[in-house]
Amino acid sequence: MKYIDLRSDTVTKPSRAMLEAMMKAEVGDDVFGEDPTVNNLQERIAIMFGKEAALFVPSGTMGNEVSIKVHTQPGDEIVVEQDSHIFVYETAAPSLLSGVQMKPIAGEHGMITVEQLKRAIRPKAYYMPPTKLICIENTHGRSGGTVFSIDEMKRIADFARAEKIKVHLDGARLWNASVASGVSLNEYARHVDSLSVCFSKGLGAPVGSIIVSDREFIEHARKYRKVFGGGMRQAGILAAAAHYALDHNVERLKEDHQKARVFAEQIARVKQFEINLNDVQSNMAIADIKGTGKSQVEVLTLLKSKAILLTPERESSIRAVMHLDVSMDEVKQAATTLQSLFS
Ligand code: TLP
Repeated sequence: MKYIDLRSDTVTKPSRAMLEAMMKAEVGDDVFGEDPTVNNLQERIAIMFGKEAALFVPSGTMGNEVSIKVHTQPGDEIVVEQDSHIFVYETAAPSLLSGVQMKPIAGEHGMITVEQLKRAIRPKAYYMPPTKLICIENTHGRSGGTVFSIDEMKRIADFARAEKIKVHLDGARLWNASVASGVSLNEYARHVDSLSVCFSKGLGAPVGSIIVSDREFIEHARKYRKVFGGGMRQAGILAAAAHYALDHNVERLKEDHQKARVFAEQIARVKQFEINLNDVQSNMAIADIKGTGKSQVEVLTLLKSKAILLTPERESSIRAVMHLDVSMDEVKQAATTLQSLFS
């Protein structure tokens, strides 16, 4: 059975052209810093984001966790959004690997504000954990790919700088945010101390993310990437996929955003679904299915029997993610099937 797989943009497979680029990659031992394709990628990304340096890592999770490690000491506290990937999906890695305590705060559509941060940071007292890092996420996955406002990012940056607190951006899908908002990658990067972006999501590369920051931070990050088991050898074949993705797959993200809009508008007509169309800002759509009287598993199983794959989200919602391996026709077909099952 050929599935229409909307579980995530992580399911994309490298195209033939991408594989050819990977085959042609010049490689070397990256633990020795000798892989030319990795080195080029790191330089290219540093320039793109207007920062001093970058470090290629195997995954978005490692990008976040290495960054948290570099920014903190055991016993510190970090502020995270309560539905962020770092807090929900990284298996408590900040506590496990960095020995820090996470303070979750509830954002609106994934966005936290300076007013909330003012309440969240600890007064300076020896018996309280010092707040050392604020983590934000853009786009915000569990809110359905919402785009973090650049104005609020600026305010957070000013506040954090004044408080001597660092800011890390989980920008796994920052490409989508930039394409959706028209705000440049450079501009986003300007307001954070470190960020991590992924090649293995909407950009369609099989593996790889990258940390971007200043030179000193990246040198520390290189050490912890090794500590966490992420030192790779002839990683140039993966960096070549990332280069290919940057050359061919960034601009086209707007097509995925159109697919999400079309899908969302179509399923918004199903009375039993509740979907906030204002939150459909990039390549995802999340619908609350309480009104169907069915559980997430029941709805997802029913959809699977019709060759459509979605994932559960929060307590009673389902999520569809658009990507380069699914056509607009398939997306419309999936939405029509959903409509026919529940209308
Ligand atoms: N997100 C995946 C799942 O883990 C939920 C998905 O399908 O959306 N930051 C953000 C915002 C992410 O959405 C993800 C992956 C990561 C980090 C982690 O990236 P990987 O999977 O490369 O470790």
